[in-house]
Amino acid sequence: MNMDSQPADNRLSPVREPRLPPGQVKTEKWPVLHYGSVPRIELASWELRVDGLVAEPQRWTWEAFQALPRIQVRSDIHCVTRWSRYDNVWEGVSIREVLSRARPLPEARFAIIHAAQGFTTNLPLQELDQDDVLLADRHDEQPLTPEHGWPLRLVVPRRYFWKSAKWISRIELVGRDQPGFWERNGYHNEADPWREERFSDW
Ligand SMILES: Nc1nc2c(c(=O)[nH]1)N[C@H]1C(S)=C(S)[C@@H](COP(=O)(O)O)O[C@H]1N2
Ligand SMILES: [Mo]
Repeated sequence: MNMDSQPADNRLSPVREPRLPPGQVKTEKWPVLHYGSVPRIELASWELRVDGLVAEPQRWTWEAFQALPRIQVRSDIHCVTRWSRYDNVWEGVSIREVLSRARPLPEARFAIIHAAQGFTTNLPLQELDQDDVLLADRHDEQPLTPEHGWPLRLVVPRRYFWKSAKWISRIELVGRDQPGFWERNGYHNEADPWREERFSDW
């Protein structure tokens, strides 16, 4: 049996009650939303870095990243523009796998996720470092398409979907929070769908 052909680890993101957060509408489709254009990415020059306040900065080529242990997580998407899509099956590498190799320093408290074309988003390290958070390259048994973040996107099920950065290239751990792209442009810093943290007050 080829142990590499199947992710060994299938997880379910906790289902909240009620499942649909306030102000959301369930959809079957999967809309495409982002700022700017879909970047053209070459796998040959692609890399993912984890750096900042870590004991052992990491850097993976596409090939090396593909050799990491893989998981599947089933979770719901909640977009701030009010659509929710249930039961997305994401496949890729657990964030914990990636973070543990970099060994965050005690003073690391926030993560800045860097993506193509200068896009960033920010999360408390505690929110990122969860069992259902992963770096995904597959969705519903298919490779991600370029418009949905191929080759690699972050998936953070407990936050509005803008925190799930597409086309990611770097995870930087820092001591102080720094609002990311949408967070500087009117979206809420915390983005909890059950609290309807859609927009910032300023
Ligand atoms: N790199 C990058 N990632 C991004 C964005 C973006 O503009 N750039 N937009 C976010 C927003 S606002 C949403 S709603 C989701 C949409 O993901 P989807 O197009 O796969 O549905 O991607 C998020 N990730
Ligand atoms: Mo969004």
